Amino acid sequence: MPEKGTLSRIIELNEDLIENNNIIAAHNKERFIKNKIKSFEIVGAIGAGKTSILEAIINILPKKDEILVINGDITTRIDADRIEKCGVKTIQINTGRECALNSYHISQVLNDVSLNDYNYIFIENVGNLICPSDFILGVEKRIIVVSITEGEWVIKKHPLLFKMSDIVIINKIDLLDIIDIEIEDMINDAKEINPNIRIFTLSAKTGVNVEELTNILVEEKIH
Ligand SMILES: Nc1nc2c(ncn2[C@@H]2O[C@H](COP(=O)(O)OP(=O)(O)OP(=O)(O)O)[C@@H](O)[C@H]2O)c(=O)[nH]1
Ligand SMILES: [Mg+2]
Repeated sequence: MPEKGTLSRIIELNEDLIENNNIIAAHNKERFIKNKIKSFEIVGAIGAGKTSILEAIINILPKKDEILVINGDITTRIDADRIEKCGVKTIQINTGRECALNSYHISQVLNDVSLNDYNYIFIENVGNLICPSDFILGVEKRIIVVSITEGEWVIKKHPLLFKMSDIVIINKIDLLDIIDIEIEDMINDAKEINPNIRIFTLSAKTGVNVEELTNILVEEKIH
């Protein structure tokens, strides 16, 4: 058993970390707003379909040169390479041992780009449904992706991240015939946790509802 004092010290340190992260995130947000950039973070478990959805969205958006994608990954640049093939600029952030991006990572990247050149910035976070909830990045909208292959309780089990997100995508609905799942239950769980969240059932593979999602991202007045 750790001593009480030690335990409380760890908690204080965490609070400082989160507070610092929030301050930098607010600064990132100001930069997005000042440069009239629509900014989105995409979070979700490993393999939920974050990169596939991004590819599908980017393929619909007409002007590739006004899009920047920041890919978070532990070690590889597989996702950034995939996205680059869609014709947009990408920046890879490797987090090493860290299980989520934080606002400092993003602020450093923003220092290296000419923000004036972009209208959209998409940030794909490291695949994880827990860590990103502590570290906001300063984007306008957070999109959370779950897939029907993650089991019917995946939303219920991760309420915090769903509370802190604006849009939920339930992906891989092309597999509905072979996965024994009640998608209505997943939708209801999301609504119960966050009545304001927008819900899209989608297939990045077949493209079902990708256009509807993209239209919302494009049309919604953000600032
Ligand atoms: N059947 C089906 N497969 C999909 C769909 N979307 C993604 N996949 C597959 O799921 C796997 C993971 O997709 P990714 O887009 O790499 O998932 P990710 O969330 O970016 O994964 P990480 O970045 O590793 O966390 C790939 O094999 C995709 O082809 C979908 O809508 N339907
Ligand atoms: Mg990915």
